[in-house]
Amino acid sequence: MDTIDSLTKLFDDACVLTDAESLQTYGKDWTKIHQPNPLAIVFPKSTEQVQALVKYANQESLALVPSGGRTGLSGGAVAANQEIVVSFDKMNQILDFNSLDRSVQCQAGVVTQQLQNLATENNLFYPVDFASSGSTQIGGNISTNAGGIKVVGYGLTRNWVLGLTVVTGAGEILKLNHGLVKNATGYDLRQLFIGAEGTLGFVTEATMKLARAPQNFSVMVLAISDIPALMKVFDAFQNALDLSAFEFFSELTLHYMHTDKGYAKPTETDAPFYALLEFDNDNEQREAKALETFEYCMEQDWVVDGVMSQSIEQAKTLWKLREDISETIAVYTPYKNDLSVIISKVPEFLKKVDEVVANNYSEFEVLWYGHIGDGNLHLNILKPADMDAAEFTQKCSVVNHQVFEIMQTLEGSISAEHGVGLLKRDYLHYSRSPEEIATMKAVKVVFDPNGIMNPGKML
Ligand code: 2HG
Ligand code: ZN
Repeated sequence: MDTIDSLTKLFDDACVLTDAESLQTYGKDWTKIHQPNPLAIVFPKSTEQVQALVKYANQESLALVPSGGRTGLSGGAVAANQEIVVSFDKMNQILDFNSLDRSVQCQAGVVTQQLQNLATENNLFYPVDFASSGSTQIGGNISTNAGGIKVVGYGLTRNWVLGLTVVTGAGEILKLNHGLVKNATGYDLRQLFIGAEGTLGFVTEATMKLARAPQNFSVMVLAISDIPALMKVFDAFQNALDLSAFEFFSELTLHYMHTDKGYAKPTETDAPFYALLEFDNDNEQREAKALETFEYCMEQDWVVDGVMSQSIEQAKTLWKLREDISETIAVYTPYKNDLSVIISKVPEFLKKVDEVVANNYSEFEVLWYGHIGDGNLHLNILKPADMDAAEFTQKCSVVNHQVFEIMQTLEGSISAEHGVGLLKRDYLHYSRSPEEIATMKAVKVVFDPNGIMNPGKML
């Protein structure tokens, strides 16, 4: 029996696709650099079906690639070598909700927004958020330890995972932590699968924690003269208020949002950088504190202009200036880097990387934006319209080594939140020591002895 017949036997006709269009769609993520070339796409409906598939793949030495919302930016879900893509689209059920535990049990294919909506309907809150939350799936969020725009206030996906069901590469089902808040019984294996990009096994179900819903929130956008001032503004505001977000974008980035999207500039005075901050505004004292801090920052000449939302609608409009950047600039085929350092090193890091970028890319436009309040900056270099895409990528990747050497000296990360996948795999040593990489490889062998789970990714 050939592989497709066997897969059809394991699933059913409707859950195995081999047509050219599906292979193209499900074989890639947002990176669009590698040519998709999977053997087939399968759509399991249960953990047991995933287990049966993994056992079969072990017997036949077939490689499996997990697929969620396919919005990844590092090629973690790309299938370019005749792998079987395991899509979680049909495992999209919310299985249980418990208001006392403040927890939701989801299948891996539940879309982030589905979870956010369920939380809101129950007067609770799922705080991990990003522009793509209408497409990303919980399994993918967990496998990449997704961050997003509220990490300053609420942390990464890892903070919200109470329990996991996984199928390991050895074909075992592990139920990890059972939703417990406290569990001091040895190694917390759950944590290993978070951010593992499907290289150890596949997450099939998760118990996610919910938070108290913010009663009201306000957004400020501040025009700021330079990065050292921006960090001082962050410090002043984080001391004054509980911030849920502290983001930034450069003047050139705002220019594109203005010209390409028609979004109004937030302030009358232009400045090299803009900070967007959000805070819970559920009483008058908080608002007074925010305004007082704003005035203090103006007096210090750190801030040259600013605006504070007067309604939820206005807050949402201001958020679009930051949230819609990635999608808006996608037409310029940007070369992306996703870097992080500890917060206090951000000015040094930006200055050094900016110098390298200015020396090497004088003919390219460079956009900076990101989650500066947690030390994570996105560097996007725009492709000139008349330059060939391959030539552009080659030119940009040459400079990667210089940028990553700076990251290594500063003990930063060459991939803060987008994962390693295929794109950053060969640069992993800039952020991880040889001993760490050897240990990671040893861990992989424990869970995936035959190397069939998302091979070639990360390691
Ligand atoms: C964001 O923060 C995403 O908008 C995408 O992580 C970052 O486009 C990027 O480089
Ligand atoms: Zn980001």
